[in-house]
Parts: sequence; C-alpha cells; structure tokens
Amino acid sequence: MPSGEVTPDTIAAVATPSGRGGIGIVRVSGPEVPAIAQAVLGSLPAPRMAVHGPFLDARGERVDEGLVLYFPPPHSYTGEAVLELQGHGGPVVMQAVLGAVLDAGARLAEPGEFTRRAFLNGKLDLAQAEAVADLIDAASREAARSALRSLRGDFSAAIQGLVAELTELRALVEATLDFPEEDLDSLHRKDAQARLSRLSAALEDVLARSRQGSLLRSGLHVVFAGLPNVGKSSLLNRLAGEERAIVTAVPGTTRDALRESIQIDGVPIVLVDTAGLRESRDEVERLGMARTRDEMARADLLLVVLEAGRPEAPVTLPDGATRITVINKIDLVPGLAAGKQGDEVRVSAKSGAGLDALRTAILEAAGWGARGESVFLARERHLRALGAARTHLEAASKLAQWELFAEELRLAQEALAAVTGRVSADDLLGEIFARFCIGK
Ligand SMILES: Nc1nc2c(ncn2[C@@H]2O[C@H](COP(=O)(O)OP(=O)(O)OP(=O)(O)O)[C@@H](O)[C@H]2O)c(=O)[nH]1
Ligand SMILES: [Mg+2]
Repeated sequence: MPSGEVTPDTIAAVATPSGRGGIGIVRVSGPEVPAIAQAVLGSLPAPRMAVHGPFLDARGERVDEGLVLYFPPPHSYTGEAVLELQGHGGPVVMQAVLGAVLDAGARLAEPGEFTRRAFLNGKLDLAQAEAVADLIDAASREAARSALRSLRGDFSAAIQGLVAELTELRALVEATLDFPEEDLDSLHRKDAQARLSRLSAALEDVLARSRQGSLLRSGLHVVFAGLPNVGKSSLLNRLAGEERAIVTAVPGTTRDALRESIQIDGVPIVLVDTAGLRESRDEVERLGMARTRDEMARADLLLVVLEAGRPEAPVTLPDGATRITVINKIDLVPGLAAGKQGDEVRVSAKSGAGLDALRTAILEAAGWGARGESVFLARERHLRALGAARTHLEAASKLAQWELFAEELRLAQEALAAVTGRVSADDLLGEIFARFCIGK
C-alpha cells in the first residue's frame, strides 16, 4: 500500500448484473473480511477452497446458501482479503445477502472501487485498470481482444519500453551536464541525437497502434451526404444488410437523420443517412437539411455520394473533413467498372458491386491499417499523453543547450509515466474509476 494511505475500510457490492440469473455474487474486500465471514458464515473458509454453506443475517436467519471463496491478502484481485459469496441470482436474494454483509461491518462499494484498490495495491497499473472497464464495455470481439491485450500488460510494456529508453538517454545527458569536457560533449551529443531519433520512431509506432485501437473504443461517425435521389439510403441499407431507411424514386425521401450501427472487420461504425441537399421550399425538407449540415460538421468521415453519369456534388459540403467520393448507380452506365478508381469508389447499391471496396476505403480513410494483433485499445487520455511526450521529444531535438534538452526529456518521461499510473492527481483517479460498474 502506498505510504500515507489510511487503513482502508471493508467494501462490499453485488458483482453480477442486476436482474435474475442462475448465480449472483456478492464480493467483499478489506481487513474486516475474516470477521464478516465469521458473522455471515459462522467461520472463515480455507483459502481458495470452494465451500458450501448457508448465508446468515444478523439475527442468524438464513437468507440464502451457496458457494463461498476466500482469498487471503495479497493474493486476491484487490490485494486485500476478499470474500466471494455465490448465491442465487435474484435481486431480492442478492440484496438480502448484501444486507447481511453490510450489517456485519462492510460498507457499500463505489463504482470501480475494487479495481481502484487493485491499482493502489500495485496489482494492476492504471492502463491495465482502464482495460478492465474497456473489456467489460467492449462493443465488438476486436475491441474485447484488444482490451484483453492491454489487461495482460502489452500496452503497459510498450510504454515502459519507451520510458526505459528515455531513462537511459536522460542518464547520458545528465552525465554530460556533470562533466562538461569538450571531446566528451560532441561524442555524447551524436549518441544522444541518434538515441533520440530511435526513441521518436518507437513512440510514433506506439502512437499509431494506439490511435488505431482508439477507433475500437469510440467507433467511427460516418455520414452520407449528397444531392437527393443519388442512393444514399440505398447504400446505408446495403452496408447495414437490412432495409433500415425508406428508399423511393422520389427525390427528397429522407427527411430526418437516421443512424445505424454496423461493424466492419470488428470496427464499430455509426452510419448516418441524411436528407439530400438541394434548394427546397418544403419546410420539413429544409429542417432535414439543417440536420444534415449538423451531422456533416460532426462526421469523422463523409461519404459524398454522386450518381454515375450525373457527377455534380452539392455545393454546401464542409471544408477539410475527411471524405470519400462514392459514385453510385454504375449499373446504369455500361462499361463503368466497380471498385476504387483514384480517389473515388464506384459502386451499385442495386447490384452490390463495389461494396467491399467501399468498406475497405472506409477503414483506410479512418486510419485502420493491417496491424491486427498489435493494436492497443487506447483511450483519449493515453493519446493525449503520448502526444505530449512526442511534443517534448520534438522540442528536445531542436535544442542545442544540454540543460533544456534534459528538461524536455524529463517532461516527455513524465507524460509517458502518467499512462501506466504515476499520477498523483486524485481527481484523475476519481474520474477514471467512477466510470466503472459497481462491484468491479
Ligand atoms: N439503378 C440503380 N438505382 C438505384 C441505385 N441506388 C439507388 N437507386 C434508386 O435511386 C432512387 C433513390 O434512392 P434513395 O436511396 O432513396 O436515394 P437517396 O439519396 O436516399 O435520396 P433522398 O433521400 O431523396 O435524398 C431509388 O429509386 C433507388 O431504387 C443503384 O445503384 N442503381
Ligand atoms: Mg434517402
């Protein structure tokens, strides 16, 4: 336990989801576990042995029965004494078991408090603790696998690799500061520059893998835009694999923005169909187009849909947004091949031709490469820290003065260390763990 911490109290929560289920688990952690076991079970079970018994309340009445597991410190999830009571998974039963544990001296855990204790007791670093929540929240297989890799420590190891190299480089620079002899200095300076550029390259790699992984967490907001009747809704239906949006031959069919969640290669994507953009006197259609413009402004990626043989684009597209030009209805123009051609993708929503090329183009435009097994399910916080480290390394590479060079390296190291957890700020910890579910 870090110095300065007061002795923790004992916490308890229902660790399984609320509702009905075959088994429900009440988890207890803290120094009072032996006394609580005595009160609720009559005795403390042998470590790590599944024991069957009745669960008793303060009056000695049986509230449930089931298996009990006891994990003595420090070999438990939290690093403290942990008791798991596996009862019957009904909301009333679970509240009764929890009530018995609370009456015996525990207090109700806050969200994420078990994992927070695991972090404070050195069982997990901060990136691993965050991976626990990301694994639970994973919206796709790919996201879950990537969270599990972080939980196993792959991401932390990559960060620690960078920190270790930085430490060596700093030692080299500090030595030069202490012995400022001329010859030594120029030799060291060369060595330091070479190490710095190796380090920068390694950091870029971790950053690219993290950026890619962050797509798995946050998903991608892909917005269709174009003139009326070019086939935006038809394309959304094709990509979604079902008839979600209304399609008619009447221009101005779609009035409201319509969202559909899909996955491409495990990357979660929200497709947004919008009202076609044109001059219109129809009040409803004009309101729809205002929504289109809001959606376009928020898009990670714009799919600008044009019609083959009628390739005019609406004029009101926002500048700068990442976009793919999609030429639809190629079935109407004989001799036009499907697939990627330069910076456009040619498709037919009607026949399905070119749709795979469109899926690939969407992932590419989003920065999803063929890194597969090596992406890290990074959070915004991690990306910011890696970005800050990069800024300091860049600043260092431009400095001629050793003292300032050393200072930038120190700042880069500090930024990286915050990823795995040498953060002192209590409010940051509060923010991270408050997003957990209760009982984790
Ligand atoms: N031949 C052909 N027709 C298509 C294709 N895609 C869509 N269409 C037809 O084009 C018409 C308009 O399609 P929608 O998907 O409603 O077009 P939209 O862009 O959503 O139109 P608005 O909602 O009015 O902006 C419908 O009659 C579709 O059947 C295609 O690839 N080939
Ligand atoms: Mg439409």
